Amino acid sequence: MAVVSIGLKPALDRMAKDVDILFDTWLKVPGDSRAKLYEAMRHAAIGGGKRLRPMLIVAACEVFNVDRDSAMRAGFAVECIHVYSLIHDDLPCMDDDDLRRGKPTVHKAFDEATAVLAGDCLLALAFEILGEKATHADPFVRAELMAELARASGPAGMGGGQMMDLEAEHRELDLPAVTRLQQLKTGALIGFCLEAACIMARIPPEHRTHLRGYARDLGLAFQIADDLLDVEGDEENTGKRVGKDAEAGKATFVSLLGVDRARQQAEMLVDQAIDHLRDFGEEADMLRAIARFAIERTH
Ligand code: GRG
Repeated sequence: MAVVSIGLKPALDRMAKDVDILFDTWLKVPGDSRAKLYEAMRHAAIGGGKRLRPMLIVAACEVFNVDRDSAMRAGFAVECIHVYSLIHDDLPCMDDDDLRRGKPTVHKAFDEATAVLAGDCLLALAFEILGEKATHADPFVRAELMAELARASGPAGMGGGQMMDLEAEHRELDLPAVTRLQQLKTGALIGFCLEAACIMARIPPEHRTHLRGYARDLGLAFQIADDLLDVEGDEENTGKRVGKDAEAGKATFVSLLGVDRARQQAEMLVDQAIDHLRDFGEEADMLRAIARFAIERTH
């Protein structure tokens, strides 16, 4: 069934089930001393998360009629990278968080060494999945997917953004600097989702401008919404309207713009993201719905 014929909510519910099944299949716990590693990976990966990144790949693949199995494998690979980044982001040497997706973080439920390994193994798993023939018949397409995911998650992408974020504790960032940081930390993986669909559909790079613009605006809107949710959560829990990052002395979109202007900016970016899709018909409706969801979500 085409994804455009069903709404975003049921599509996300179906995606959550499909991604859980894939993690369950790939992470069967062995009967040897690696069991704890697999249990830790399952703890982080199964039963939680919005699964927005795989949804983005599937929705973008719908635009170009790429088959759902290929789209799902690329989506599963990007979710592996995302979960790995969350495990490492929660470690005591990074954000030092106790809870993630409503459960104890991996280093709390297991231990730090296991959490580092669980993240590393999810990172490796992403490339194993992309490299397999079932992802795409053309080895050049598979190689391009792997190179693009490596770029998006490495020092020129998410990893580099995380370094900028760590350094932000020691310096005052202005709006362009926060924008750059977030374009790498959160935006690069979102960018990969649209790029992956273009790669699998063999869309030439010069024809990817609109989807790249959509990804850029969506990534920023998504991050501003995250900052707004952080402030609202803080207000609910502590009565303070600050947010965790701002409390740690880090500049955020909300600390720099204020709540109202940040919300306006996010709404403007979503309109702009949707406008990038003007040349597409209803086959891009799910991408439009995802853009709206990015700022309407409650978690
Ligand atoms: C070791 C090279 C290297 C990198 C480590 C730790 C790290 C890289 C990166 C951290 C990246 C990170 C945690 C970004 C935050 C992105 C973000 C907004 C996460 C929340 O995403 P959602 O809302 O979460 O999609 P769910 O739980 O719904 O999946």
